[in-house]
Formats: sequence, structure tokens, C-alpha cells
Amino acid sequence: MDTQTTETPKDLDLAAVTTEDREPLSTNIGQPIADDQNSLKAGKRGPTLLEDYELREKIQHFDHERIPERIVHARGAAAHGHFQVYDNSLADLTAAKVLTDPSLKTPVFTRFSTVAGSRGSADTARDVRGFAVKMYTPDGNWDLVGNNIPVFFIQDAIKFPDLIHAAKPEPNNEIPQAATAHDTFWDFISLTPESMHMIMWIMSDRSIPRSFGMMEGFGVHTFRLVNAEGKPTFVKFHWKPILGVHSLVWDEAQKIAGKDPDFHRRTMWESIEQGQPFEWELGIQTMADGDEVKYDFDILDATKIWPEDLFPVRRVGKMTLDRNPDNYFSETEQVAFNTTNIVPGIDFSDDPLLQGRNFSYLDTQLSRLGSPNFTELPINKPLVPVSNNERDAQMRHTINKGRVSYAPASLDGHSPDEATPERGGFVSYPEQVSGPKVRERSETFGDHYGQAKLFWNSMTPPEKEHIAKALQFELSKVGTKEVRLRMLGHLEKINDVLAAQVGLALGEKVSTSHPTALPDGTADSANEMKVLGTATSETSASGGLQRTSGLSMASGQPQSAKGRQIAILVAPGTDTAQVQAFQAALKTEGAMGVVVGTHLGMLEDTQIEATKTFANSGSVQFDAVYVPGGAAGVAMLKQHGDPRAFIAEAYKHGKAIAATGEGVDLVALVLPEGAEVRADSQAAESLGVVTQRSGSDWSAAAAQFLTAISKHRNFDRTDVDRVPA
Ligand code: HDE
Repeated sequence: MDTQTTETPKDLDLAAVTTEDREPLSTNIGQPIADDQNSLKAGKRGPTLLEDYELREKIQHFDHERIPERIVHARGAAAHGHFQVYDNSLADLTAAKVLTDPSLKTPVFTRFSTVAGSRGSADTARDVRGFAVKMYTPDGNWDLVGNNIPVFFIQDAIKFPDLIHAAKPEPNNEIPQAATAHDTFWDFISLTPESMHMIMWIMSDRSIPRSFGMMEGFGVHTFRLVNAEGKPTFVKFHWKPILGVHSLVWDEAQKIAGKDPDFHRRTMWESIEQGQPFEWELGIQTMADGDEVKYDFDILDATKIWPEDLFPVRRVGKMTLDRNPDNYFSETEQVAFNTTNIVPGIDFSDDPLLQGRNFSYLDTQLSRLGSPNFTELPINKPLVPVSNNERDAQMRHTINKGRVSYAPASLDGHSPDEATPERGGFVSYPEQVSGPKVRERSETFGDHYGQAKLFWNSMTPPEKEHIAKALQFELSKVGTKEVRLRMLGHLEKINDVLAAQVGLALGEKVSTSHPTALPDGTADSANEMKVLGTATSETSASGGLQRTSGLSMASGQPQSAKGRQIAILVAPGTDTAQVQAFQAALKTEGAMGVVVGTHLGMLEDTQIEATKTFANSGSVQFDAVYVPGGAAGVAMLKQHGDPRAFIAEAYKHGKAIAATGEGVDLVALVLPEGAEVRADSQAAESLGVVTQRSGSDWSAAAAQFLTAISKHRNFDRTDVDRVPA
């Protein structure tokens, strides 16, 4: 079989790519490798030799590539950036340099995550999002390990393993992945009334964000700020997105999970690559030490917010994420957040959830990263020098010099000195602590429904409808009737209209204990509902409020088309001028027109290049849709089902739609009768459908379209349930 003409893959590859200035391929001890295509064998067709250390090193390294994924928050993506405080006005509250020195551009690394799914699960699962910020400050690293929802399911850390076991796939068959719509989750929740406020949040659209850059972040727990004189002030931390808080709709989130499971990480990656950073303002709510007794909620209870109407959020600085990681594993996977990473000027409160977390994070990193030296990994290493007598252990990078690794010491250069407070040494706030040693929960943690009601009452009707539909979806997937009924019992205590709507979908009678007439037209069909819900007169644990700002996503949000992806549907014969006019208008607002064509590349009879096709894209991957004119192009689009489905689905999901020229006919063909898609129709425009049938100047339509996009979604369309998409 030996032949003279052996053209191995090696010959092919190396001839093409080897250049003088490329780094030579090497083994891990730096031995240059001459052949990376063939293992060492006894003869060309002979057995592989044990001697082949190159093969063994490469395969052994590969065999050990995985580290345990995070127990929770396994699925995530991160970016680098910086944080800068606006001015030094917080100096009366805190000694932390990161919060008081406006000249300081503190590097940050921020990781966003879902909680329940494993590392390969889809980004758009209904779930809380982790929002973990590591700030490499001059006082050491400060980790604000938060979520995109300001409260949590449980009040005491001892219940966390139970919560997570219940939420994760069921242990007998590992179903379902990254979903709470199953029996064990709702069984636990229905037996844990303290979770009801959180349930309202996760059943709202907050748990299906449009993008990481369109979510709020929250430190959740009450922390303390401590100033240079040692004066404490209670604080809650918020991150307010510059692009506003916006969400997907549930049908869309489920479809994206199939079409693009990397939707959120891709959006962030591409936005940063295109020079559009993700930005948030840091906000704080503060409460004077001692004032906590004035309120009917306990500030140590992580199932409670401080209502923004009572405690306005003061915006104090800005975080900009503008650089993608170079290596997912080394940075995003190996980053180790820890709630105990705090800096002088910031301190804990006695929130029992936070106290438990303060144990858990270091412990979990030891098992995940395998050695206490994980703090030496580049992504975890502080920028300031580290100096102590901790030594050795697996994978030690630091080469400590000398023989002194203890204190007190008088030999040689001694040990590092303790830092006095004057030299920035951390001193815990000397809180007075006393009390019997008990396993008890404070009665001030006792109200579980007041803030759930506050949340419900603060929602707009479409938001209420989405919560009710989410509960219908989740609970109808619960097989155990007793669990469903227990949940209905809780919902009745929050709002009887909500309970009734959910009950309809579950085939359960409307509550008799809280009889309330259903809004018109809703009594007999769960699908045609508009939940209106009324404020109750009870205001327990809500600071005396019926409703408060800061909870609804429908009000107070900045309106901008920036960062939005708009599908432009084209075919051979589409009018180039109309496409170019819209592309230019979108670009000026920082939005991006993406051409979706009948095929990739230049389209015949146009100067338009398609970068996506109907075969590889769907409306759910975009924020809005534009159908340009051009008789031949529109005629071709009309012949296919995909463009029609695209438009119909966008309409159903409340997205802005624009059509010009003959494109108007295609849109009119698809939308439900009465959807007011007449040319130049004011009514249609108010519903986020912009049309202009004739003319040569398309700029006015493009401007109206941009306004519609900047409103995010149009939930006033009453006919969406009739759209078959
Ligand atoms: Fe976590 N949590 N958690 N958590 N958590 C972890 O630490 C834990 C809680 C949060 O991007 C783990 O490194 C306990 C609340 C985020 O790497 C683990 C309790 C909040 C991340 C852990 C909580 C969070 C984690 C798993 C109840 C919002 C991802 C892997 C007392 C304020 C960080 C890891 C990243 C990760 C424990 C509750 C946020 C096991 C015991 C409340 C954003 O240590």
C-alpha cells in the first residue's frame, strides 16, 4: 500500500498557511510541533505508539476541558466595561472610592444569566435574569451580584436548595429543561406563600427581557453605606438601563428559543462589536438608620421592595459595557462572583438571605474552580496588589519570596502589615447585636400578599393580561390538581379577577370566597380576556400605597429606536430607492435595517443585498418589519407563505410595521380585517402600522415608523387573537 504520491492533509494545510511570522505550534511545555495532523504510528497503517506524547497531551487536555457548570445561573454571557460615578455627592454617605471619585473609571465585568437552565439552554426561557457586576476598584473588587427582579422567592437562605431543587428539571426524568411550568416547582411555590410577590414578577414580562441591555438590575438585599465617620445609611442598589426596560411576549420568547437560542448573548455581542455599548445608570434608594421601624415592611425581608413613590431612585453614576470577552471560558465561565466581595464604605445588612449567600459563593467557587487560587485567574484578580500569608494549594500562580509566611514575624522583611482604617483597612459597621439563639422568623416578615397586590395594582391592563396568561400557561402544565387549586387560593388573595381568569383556563370555578364580577366579555372565554383588576383597599407591607411607580414597564421608559433590528422584506424587483430611504433613516437613530430576501446576496433588478433569508430568519428575531414597494418584488412576496407569516406574526406580537408603495397591499392582505391598514391612515399609525402608498419622498413614513419602533410594542391592537401565526 506504500505509494510515492502521499498528499497528506498536513502537506495541504501547511503549504497554504505557514508564514514566517506566525507563532509556531507547540506543546504545553513549548516544544515546537512539526505535525499536528497525524499521530505517531508504527508504519503508515500501523498501530499508534504509546510514545506519542503530543497526541496524549492534546487528548488529555481535551478530556478535562469541562469544569462543573454553576449550580444555578449556568447559562450566561458577559462583557467588559467601566463604571464612573457622576460627582462626589455621595461622600456624606459612603467612603467607597468607586462611589465618590468622579475621576475614577472603574473597570467592570458584568455577567447576565438565566437561573434554572443548564449551560446549553435557550436564552429566552421564562426566568429571573442574573445581573452580576464585578468592579475592579482601588479598594479591591466589589461584586454586586444581583438579579433583574428586585425581590426573591424566599426569605431565608436555608430554603434555597429546596427552591432550586423544585425549579430544576424533575430528578427522575430530567424534564423540563429551563422551565418552571411543572409540578415540583408549583408544588413548592404553592406551599411557600412568601414567594407570592416574586411570582407576580416572574409571571410578568420581566422574566422574558428583550435584551440584556433592556433590563433593570437590582442588588435585591438591603445593604449599608458607611461614610468616613462611620455613619451608616441603608441602601438598595438599582441599575437603570439607558435603553429603557422592554420585554418580549411569551409566544415570541418560545419561538426564539428554537430559532436562535443565543438570542440575548448574540444581541449583546453584536451590539458591542458594532460600537453600540450597553449602558445603565446606577441608582440608589437610601433610608436613614433608625427609620426602618417606620414602615410596614421589613427592610431585611428580600421579598419586599422599597416602593419608589416613597423612596425615589437617585441616579449616581453610569456603567458602560463596551468590550466583548476574548475567551468565553477564561472570562465568562471562570469569573467567580461573591457577595462578600465588598469594599470599605459598603457593608451588609442582617437580611438572612444575604447572610446565607455570604457563605455560599466562596464555597461554590471552591468546588467549581477546584482551588482556593481561583482569585489569581486574570478575570478574578483585583487590580490592586494582594499581600497576605495565604500560600500554596492547587494551581498557585503567585511566587511568594522569602521564608516568612506567618505573622507576627520579625525576620527578614516581616509579613504584610494590617491596614489601619486610615490606610483604607475594612472595618465592619459595629452594629449592636443581641438576642436569643433561635430558629425563628420575625413576625415583621409575616405579610406575603401586600406587595404582590401592590405589584398587580401598578400594572397596566396589557401587563395584567400577560401575567394572567403566563399563569394559565404554567399552571395548566401542572398535572396535580391539588397543586393547581392551592395556587388559585393564593391568587385569590392577591386579586380575585386574576384568580378567576386563571381558574377559567384551568377549568375551575370562579372563587366564591371573593366574588367579583368579571369585566365585560370575559366570563366565558379565557382567551378573549382583558384583565382589568381593581385596587384593593388593603395596603399591608406596601408602605400604605395602593400602587407605585417603578413597577410597570409601560410608563416612564425612555423611548428610542436605538439598538433595534428591523427586518426589510425584499424580493427581486423590490424598489431600491424605498429601501435605501428607510435604511438611511433607521441608521440615523441607531437602529439597524436587516434585509431579509428570497435568497442571499444581490437581488435581481435591485441594488439591494440580502444578508438573511426567509429560510433562516423569522419575525421573532426582529423588533419591527418594513415592506417596501416595487410591483415585481411585492408580487413575488405575495406568492409565498413565509413573508405573510412574517408580517402576521409581527402584528400579533405588537411590533411596528411599515409598508410603502405596493408593499401596503401585501400588509393589507395579511392583517385582520379592520386592522386599519389604509394608505396614510391615522388610525393605523396609532396602532403602530405606518403606510404610504404613493409618492417619491418616503422620509415622513420612515420618521413615523421610527416613532412607532421607539414605543417598543403596541398592545392596543384588539384583534391579535384572530391572527393565525
Ligand atoms: Fe445566587 N448563587 N444564591 N442569588 N446568584 C449563585 O454562585 C445562592 C440569590 C446570583 O454570573 C451560585 O457562582 C444562595 C439572590 C447571580 O456567576 C451560588 C442564595 C440573588 C448568580 C448561589 C442565592 C442571586 C448567582 C452558583 C439564597 C440576587 C450568578 C454559582 C440565599 C440578588 C453569578 C455561583 C454569575 C449564583 C447561591 C440567592 C444572584 C450557588 C445560597 C437573592 C446573579 O453560590
